[in-house]
Amino acid sequence: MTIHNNFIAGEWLAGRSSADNVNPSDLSDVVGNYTLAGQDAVEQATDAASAAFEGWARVSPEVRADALDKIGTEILARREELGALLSREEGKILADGIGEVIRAGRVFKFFAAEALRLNGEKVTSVRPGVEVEVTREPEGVVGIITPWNFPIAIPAWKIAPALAYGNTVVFKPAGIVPASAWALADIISRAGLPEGVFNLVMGSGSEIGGAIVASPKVRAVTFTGSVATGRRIALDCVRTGKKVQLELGGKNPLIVLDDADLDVAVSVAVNGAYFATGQRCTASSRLIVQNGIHDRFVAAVIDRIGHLKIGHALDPGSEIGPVVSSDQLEQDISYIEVGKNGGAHLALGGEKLKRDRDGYYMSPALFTETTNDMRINREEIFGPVASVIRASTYEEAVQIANDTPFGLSSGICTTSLKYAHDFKRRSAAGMVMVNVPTAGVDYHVAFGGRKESSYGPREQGAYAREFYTVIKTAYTLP
Ligand code: UN1
Repeated sequence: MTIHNNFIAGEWLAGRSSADNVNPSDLSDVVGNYTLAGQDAVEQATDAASAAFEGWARVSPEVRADALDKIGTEILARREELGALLSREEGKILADGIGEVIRAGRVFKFFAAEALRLNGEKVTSVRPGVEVEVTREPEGVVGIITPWNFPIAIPAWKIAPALAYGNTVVFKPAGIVPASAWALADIISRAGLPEGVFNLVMGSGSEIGGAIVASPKVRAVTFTGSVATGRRIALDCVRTGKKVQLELGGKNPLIVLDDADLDVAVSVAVNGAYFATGQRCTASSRLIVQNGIHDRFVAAVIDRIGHLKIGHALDPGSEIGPVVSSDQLEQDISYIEVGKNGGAHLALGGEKLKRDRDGYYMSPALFTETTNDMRINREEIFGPVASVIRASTYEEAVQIANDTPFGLSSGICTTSLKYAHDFKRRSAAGMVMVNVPTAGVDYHVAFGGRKESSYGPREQGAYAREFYTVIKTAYTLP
């Protein structure tokens, strides 16, 4: 089998060893074999990115725009093939795999245009005759460390702005989804970037990620993943004087008020909690339901999830694919026990499932009669598991929604303008949704959370420039 190599300083290079990328829908299906770099590769990549920086920072923004546009065009043209590859390695259903690839292509197109829009300010000085200019410049070498749940979209929304604003990149994708990352790197490698501007280093998180964060050549690190790893990265970045951007967990609330449209509330909840196997940091894991609609809502959700088709990600009939890995499946199942032992009622699901092909299948689980202090309502599970928490009033629902260490996204289902408006203002989350799922966001507006969910400037849209550029203030006496 061909080994897919790293891309460093414009060359495809083998690492120390390699590993098979296995399909979670069918463990007998090997998606490909991918190299695993050692720390020496990180040094080569950071050297190359550092050497390439000055040239890339100075190039006309039109050159950067053209390169990003070309990358976006190829991604969009190959959406079916890349979507199938993504679904095969990650386990989300094909429609979602293709949707994610489209999102990645659009992100490159968006930042292609943004490359031309980087503007500054000219200000009148307090000193007569002096002119003041405030401009933005690229940071330098950016280390990009991405998770497994969005194997192409998250790399895209970090790599595209990094390159658009003139930074150079060392990119380390999650170890269990190298195929989409490699395909993206292959596309980028043919976009006409000078050598060293973009580098792909695949390998172990602690070793390769750790070496990127430790490198004195790296100026800024952006990471999406677990809270524990994010905290470590932040500390290391502070210690070595780097800029850092973290997107971590969520324990996102969805409030369902008595006046909600029941069908809307059920589809918003089921989509937000279970689609993509619940493996989204924006997933709705706490369903906070007002007493008057509670029983009807719970019955309808149980009916809907009981009929969801769980199967191979590439089977056209599947609505939910497998869990991504054996470790994740064990973690999800262990939380079912945590919930039961903590006094929650398991209304449905939470079991490993057998399918024709051996994979990491699990039935969507719903806990009812839970309280917000239970472990299953405090800790991020990152699987197809959600809890219902009762609330008697809107006020109580808001209080429960905000009572969490996290603050990524939140939602409310209501037909009342008054409650919708009030919740948008009082929710302690970075993103608030009214009658739409807490997960599934647009690519051209700010993405990020509060409290333990995020750290540093927002991602996506024009807001991304905060992280990927540094401000310069220049004074001139002509
Ligand atoms: C989405 O809900 O569309 O890791 C995006 C995650 C997030 C992205 C969610 N950073 O799940």
